[in-house]
Amino acid sequence: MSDKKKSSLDAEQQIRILSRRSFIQAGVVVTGGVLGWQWLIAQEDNNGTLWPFRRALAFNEKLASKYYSNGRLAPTFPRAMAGVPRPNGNDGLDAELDADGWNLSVEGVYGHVEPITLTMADIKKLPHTEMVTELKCIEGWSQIVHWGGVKFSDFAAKHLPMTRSGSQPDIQSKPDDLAEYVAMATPGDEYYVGLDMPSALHPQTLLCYEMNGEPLSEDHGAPLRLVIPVKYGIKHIKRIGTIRFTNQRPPDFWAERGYDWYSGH
Ligand SMILES: Nc1nc2c(c(=O)[nH]1)N[C@H]1C(S)=C(S)[C@@H](COP(=O)(O)O)O[C@H]1N2
Ligand SMILES: [Mo]
Repeated sequence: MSDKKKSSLDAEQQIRILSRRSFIQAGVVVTGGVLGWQWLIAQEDNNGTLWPFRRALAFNEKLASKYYSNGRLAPTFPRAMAGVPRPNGNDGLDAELDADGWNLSVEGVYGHVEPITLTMADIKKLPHTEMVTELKCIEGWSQIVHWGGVKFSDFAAKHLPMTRSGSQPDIQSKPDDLAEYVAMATPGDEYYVGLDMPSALHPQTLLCYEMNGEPLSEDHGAPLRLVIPVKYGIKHIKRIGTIRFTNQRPPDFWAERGYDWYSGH
């Protein structure tokens, strides 16, 4: 056999061996994949989420909470850039607003077993804040808006959240002892959002009653709505009826329909 022929035979043999090996390897991968998938779908928990995915979600949540507690600020803009967003979403706004009958019920306030009741006059006594930030809807549009109202952190400093330990709340030096969450809902509970406490106390989170220098209109959430620029529009609940400080993660209208519970962006 000539050397040339020998070497080409070798090459052919090698290719055969190699391809047999890769066939086996491919088989291992495919079998592994099938077994893996079967294993994966056997891991479903009571909530219907596969736990490897759930772990990924939990990881995202950890990232999200870390991110927001760092006090990252959303961009602000000159007032001249502000406009009126399109009214979007009217869950919980079906009934005509009873402006005189409206009041805010606040539950889980430190030192109060029963909910406390506030009027718009009470809320307007708190320090007034204005900011120009972007409202981003998860559906893909956004609008820069000039908002006016009360920082949620000023509201919480006046109506202190209950603590995990039960001792006196200290927002500045013991924020980790505060209730973990804030729940907000429309009167009648048709629309509701859950917020982690660090996001609620973020310096740009606003209990808002003015838009572009005018009192908030009904379709934009009069008399009081949330503006939380580090999160998508779905968390900007309009026509707030109750605020509740709680250690249980609150239900969230859009999280129940498949969106991320944190919905930061
Ligand atoms: N009560 C209530 N608040 C709501 C909604 C809703 O359906 N009901 N939709 C949300 C969504 S998806 C968006 S994008 C913003 C839009 O705010 P705007 O109507 O002032 O533009 O409101 C949020 N707040
Ligand atoms: Mo939205």
